[in-house]
Amino acid sequence: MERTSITNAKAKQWVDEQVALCQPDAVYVCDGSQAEYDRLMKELVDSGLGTPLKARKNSVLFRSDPSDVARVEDRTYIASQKEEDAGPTNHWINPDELKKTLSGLSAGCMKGRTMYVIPFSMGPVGSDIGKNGIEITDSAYVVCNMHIMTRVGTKVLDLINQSGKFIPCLHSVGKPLASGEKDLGVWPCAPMDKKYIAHFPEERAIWSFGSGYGGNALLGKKCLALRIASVLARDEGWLAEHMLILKLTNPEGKVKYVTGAFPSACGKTNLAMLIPTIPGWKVETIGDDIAWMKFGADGRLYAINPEAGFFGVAPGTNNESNKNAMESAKENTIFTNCGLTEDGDIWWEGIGYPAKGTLIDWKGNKKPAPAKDKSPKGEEIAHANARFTAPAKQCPCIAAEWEDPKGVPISAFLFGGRRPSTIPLVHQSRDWNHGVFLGSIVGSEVTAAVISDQVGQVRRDPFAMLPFCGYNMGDYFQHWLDLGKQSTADNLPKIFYVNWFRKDADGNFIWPGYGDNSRVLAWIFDRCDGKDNAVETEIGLMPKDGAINTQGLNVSPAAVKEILSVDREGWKKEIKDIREKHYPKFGAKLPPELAAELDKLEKRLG
Ligand code: O2Y
Ligand code: MN
Repeated sequence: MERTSITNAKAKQWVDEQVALCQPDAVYVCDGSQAEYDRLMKELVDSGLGTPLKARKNSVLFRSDPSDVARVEDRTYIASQKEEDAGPTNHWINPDELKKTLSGLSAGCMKGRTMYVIPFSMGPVGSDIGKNGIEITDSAYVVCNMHIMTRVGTKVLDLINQSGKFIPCLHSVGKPLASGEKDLGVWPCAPMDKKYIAHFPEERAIWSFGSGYGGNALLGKKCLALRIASVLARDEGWLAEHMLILKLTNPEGKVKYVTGAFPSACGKTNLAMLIPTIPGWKVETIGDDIAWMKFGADGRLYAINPEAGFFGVAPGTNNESNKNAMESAKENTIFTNCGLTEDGDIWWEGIGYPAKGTLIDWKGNKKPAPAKDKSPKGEEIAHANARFTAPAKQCPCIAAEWEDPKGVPISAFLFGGRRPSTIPLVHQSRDWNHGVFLGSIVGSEVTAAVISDQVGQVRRDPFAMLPFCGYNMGDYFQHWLDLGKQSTADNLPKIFYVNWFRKDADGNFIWPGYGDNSRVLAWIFDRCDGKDNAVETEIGLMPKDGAINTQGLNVSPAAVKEILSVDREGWKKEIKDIREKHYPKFGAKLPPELAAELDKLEKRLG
């Protein structure tokens, strides 16, 4: 068995233990090369799992098992020693019990398969803000995705060999093969009740079993870069957040960097790659999903994107909603659960053009092309959570400094969610603690990015971290409050709450969103630049009359006024919901500062 390049005793011992447990037929240490990617992808195609796309260079389509199409929150665990440390928003199991269950499931789980050992870096290799991990997996599909989403290879392994520092991530699809058995083009995974996405925060370890899909299997992303990293960030005094990072340049050429936390399926990728509709402004992308931020010597927070690719939602992505994402996925891209056209290209609902002839849907069935670029519910060609895995460097609007190991200095944090009523288009917090309060009350209508029985309802998703915080959310709020004491108000990012999703009485969106969100970004930029463009209101600072550029905007002045005013009755209901249903969840862990912010808001509203 070839694993000569792992020389560090700790890393070697960990790998040896997993080999003994999982009993693979072969062990292969990944070098991250293009040749390796090409060889594994060819194997996946030859095995019938991947379909090369004739119409898209070096791109391949995969179809997963219908039981394995999204993150599985109900099977995601934070196994801290004490239940209280996982908190009220996580599923907890005693770590010894969970390890016993997983050890039982994992014994011989890689029989008939190759064990791939992937040394990977989250963040530019060697960055002080980044971290290294080793993912062990029995899925070549996962290896290829990790190649795109992280930095894989011998440079990272050299660092791990020198330092012995790595986050161990064990993954298996949970489908061993009997002697001579092959997958025969069938996506391997375990049944739902055998899937476990397990995190051991005290050990900083990840163990995922039974799913080969996205966030369940690409362990650098949600498992490491958010759940485990949030614990590291708490202990080491930094932030690991579910935030996009964008670079904003005003018409005078001045630059500011902004991060934004939005729950899953709120258009973070679209915002990160936005094409402004207002003249002279420019948006460039640093990252579309995760931000790691540490204080620099100047007291400012510097952010890196720990990822190297985009794992973007395909349906609804088109040249109108996100041309830059379409361009990013033009070649060298892995597509999962999209439709396949007769001429060998992908297709999905909302791609912006109707398909022709006969399609193959995400389940592998032949279907006539729908008349428009939509399908009746339940008959979709692409799964609602179909994805493209595309290299970030292919994004036409990627910022030149996106891989700067020092990170970029952040001027503003945005919070937002899909809120059809109450929350205005934009408001700014009065100060840091009020901003933490705003982050703590984020909520959004649930969509299909996650398997849940709550689709269509508003669920509170504090800081958009509900599924991703690796410890007690009450302690997480406290961490944010404490962080605000580590620097001055001038140096700390200003905090804004935005809502692109207000609806009118007929259920239509009032604000056009997409490129027109640049109008709001411009106001935020000017706030950070000290411009006198805001008025104080009961809920925070809001744009002065005329401070949002509405030239060329296709929204009536009355509607703009409506979404830029304080809905007192709506906020009173909001306060009642927070007081009675949201905050009580955190019990004694709710920081008194947040209860005080709620009281102050109520008092101001009268
Ligand atoms: O369904 C999955 O496994 C992916 S979920 C995802 C992917 C990319 C970015 N964000 C998310 C998310 O759920 O927040
Ligand atoms: Mn996300």
